[in-house]
Amino acid sequence: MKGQVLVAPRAISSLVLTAVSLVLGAPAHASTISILTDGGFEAAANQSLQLTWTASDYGSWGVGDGFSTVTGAGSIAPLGGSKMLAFDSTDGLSSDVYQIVDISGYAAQIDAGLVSATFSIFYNATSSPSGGFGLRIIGWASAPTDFSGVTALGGVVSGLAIDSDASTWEQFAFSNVLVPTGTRFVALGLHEPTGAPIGYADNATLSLNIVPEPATVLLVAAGLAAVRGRRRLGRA
Ligand SMILES: [Ca+2]
Ligand SMILES: [Ca+2]
Repeated sequence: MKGQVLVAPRAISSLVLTAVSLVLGAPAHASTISILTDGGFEAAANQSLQLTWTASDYGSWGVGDGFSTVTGAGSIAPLGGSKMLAFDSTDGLSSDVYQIVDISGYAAQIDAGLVSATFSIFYNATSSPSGGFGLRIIGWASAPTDFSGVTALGGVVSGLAIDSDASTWEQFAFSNVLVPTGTRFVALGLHEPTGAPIGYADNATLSLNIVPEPATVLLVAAGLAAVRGRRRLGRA
C-alpha cells in the first residue's frame, strides 16, 4: 500500500513537469504584438524638452529631450521612408527620446509572468560618439506623468558603438526581456551621448511576446495523471 500511494504523486509531478516544459518550450504558440507607433519617425513633429506629460502623450514620440525629424543630414539618408530622427537636444548634454505605451490591457498575462518584450533600433552617424548609443525599455506600475517611480526593465543606457560609415545603419536588438509583474506602462528609450547632433535613428520596433496561459494545459495534465493514478491503483 505504501508503494501504491507513492505512484500517483510521481505520475502527477512527472506529467505536470512535462506540461510546463511543453509550454515553456513552445514559443511558436506565443503571440507577438507590435505596440510601437511611428517606429520610422515619419509622422513625429519636432519636439522640445518634455519632462512632464499627460496621457495624450502616450503612443507617440516626444517625451524626454527635444529632437528633430529630418529628411537627410549631410551624407546620411533615412533607412526607411523619407524621415529619420536627429538627436539634437539643445542643452549641450546627451539626448534621450522616449515613447510611452499603455500595456495595462495585458495586465492578467503580465502578472502571470507570461509577457516579455523584444525591441530594436538602427543608428547611424559619421563617427561613433564617445560613450555610445543606448537602447532600453523602462516601466511604471501606474499611468506616469513624469519619470518618478520608473524602473529599468532591459537593454542598455549607453555603450552601443557604431561605425563611421554614413552609408550603413547599425542595428541593435534585445529579445525576450521579461515584463515584471505589476508593470502597466513601458517606454522605449533611445539615447545619444552628445545631442550635438552626431547621431540619427530610424526603424525602431517594440513588441510584446505573450505566452499562452498554462492553466488549461496543467488542468489537462492533472486530469490525465489522476486517471493514470486510478488505473495503477486498480491494477494493484
Ligand atoms: Ca524613417
Ligand atoms: Ca554606419
